Amino acid sequence: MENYFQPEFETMPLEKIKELQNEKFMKQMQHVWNDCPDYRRKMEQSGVSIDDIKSIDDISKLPFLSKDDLREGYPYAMLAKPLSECVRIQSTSGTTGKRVIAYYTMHDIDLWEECCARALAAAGATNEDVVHVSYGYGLFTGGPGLNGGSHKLGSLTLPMSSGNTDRQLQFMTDLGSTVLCCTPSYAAYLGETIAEKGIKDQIKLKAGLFGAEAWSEEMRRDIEKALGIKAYDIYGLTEISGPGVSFECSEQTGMHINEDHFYAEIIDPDTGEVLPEGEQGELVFTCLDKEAFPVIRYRTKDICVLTRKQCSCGRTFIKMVKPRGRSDDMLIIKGVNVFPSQIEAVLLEQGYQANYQIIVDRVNNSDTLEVQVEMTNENFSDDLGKVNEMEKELVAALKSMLGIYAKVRLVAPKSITRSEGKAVRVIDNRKI
Ligand code: DLL
Repeated sequence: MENYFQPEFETMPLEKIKELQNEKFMKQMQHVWNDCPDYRRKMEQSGVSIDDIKSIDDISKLPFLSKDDLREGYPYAMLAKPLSECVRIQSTSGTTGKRVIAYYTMHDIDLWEECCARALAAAGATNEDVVHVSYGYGLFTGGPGLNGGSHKLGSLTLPMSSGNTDRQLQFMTDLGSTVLCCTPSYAAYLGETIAEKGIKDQIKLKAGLFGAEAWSEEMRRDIEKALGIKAYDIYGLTEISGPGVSFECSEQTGMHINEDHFYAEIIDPDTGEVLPEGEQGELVFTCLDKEAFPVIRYRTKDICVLTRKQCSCGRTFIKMVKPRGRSDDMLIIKGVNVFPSQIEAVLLEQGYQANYQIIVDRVNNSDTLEVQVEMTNENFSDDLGKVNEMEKELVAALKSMLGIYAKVRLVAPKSITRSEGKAVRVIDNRKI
């Protein structure tokens, strides 16, 4: 039996969803026009007035918002409510520039937490569960979002935050955690540590909600095996609310977007043209009923595909496939587009684990690509000839996937630093 948190929305007939979206969109546009000087200015600069917007079908007349717009307006960009009505901020990590601050009214927090509760319910969680949250708490949305969703479901919530793996496992075994929420790279590390400590029989986990970074189907299989669970994908971004913008159901073939709150479009990243369902492009979101930080046509840079194919779970919300990576993660090596997720898929397919690093450099004006990957306990060898053979096999597999040569260096198990949050896979030393 499928488990829902708000079936009245999650299984709503498509016409009704569209009606609801239109109604909310028109209200939202009045709100941003009247109360959000940043977006009104943006509209005026593109020659669009509120009078041009007669229904959601006119959305393509509206300008896009980008991370740069939000950074330029730091710290109050897109704020659309007085601070006296805001109750929280969250923020992006700012690793690639100035931080973006997202504001929430109490209504916005409720809406976000309900989305997370839907995700937890879709993974089978109920008030009988012990939800172990190992996403970071603080400015990052992972911990607070899943924490709030778990409260809404009435589950016992363990606000572990990230790090301190021994303590994580202690609580997990002592309190019998049944649902784990963390990044997929940390889930893989927990699986590895559980095996090392020989405590798998003390682990009661049945499901996990893993997101905040791209991960492959092969990695899903590895995590499911290591932890003895069903692993669900969950997606989101600070600018739209946080985790729970979309979530996987029992079918595990993509994530349902919470369409009653977030309107999704796929565009051609070069021309900005809206692409039909089924085509790959950049995901763009409009917040239909968020009050304090109502981003409109926000370009996520995530490359993905949308599909309305009927889902066996009964949910009618449109699905997005696993994002293939971000357009800004995409490496261009000797003119060829390479996503780190493609490299990861090859490594896992060849029996390695997701413990690797990609090093890009430029030598004599030519790009070089090196993949360092750990040998596993099973395929470890200190025979140089054997290691050479294994490296050659990987070079061939990578070449056939990427179409270019990548140097492979096999390193000893445990020599690549493990991540507790989002893993850093790429070191780009090119100074361009
Ligand atoms: O990562 C929110 C989140 C927390 C999602 C916990 C899921 C679980 P940001 O730090 O703002 O927010 O980063 C957002 O992370 O644009 C994607 O590029 C990437 N991302 C998030 N979830 C997934 C996923 C959180 N399931 C950025 N698969 C997004 C692939 C993901 N990429």
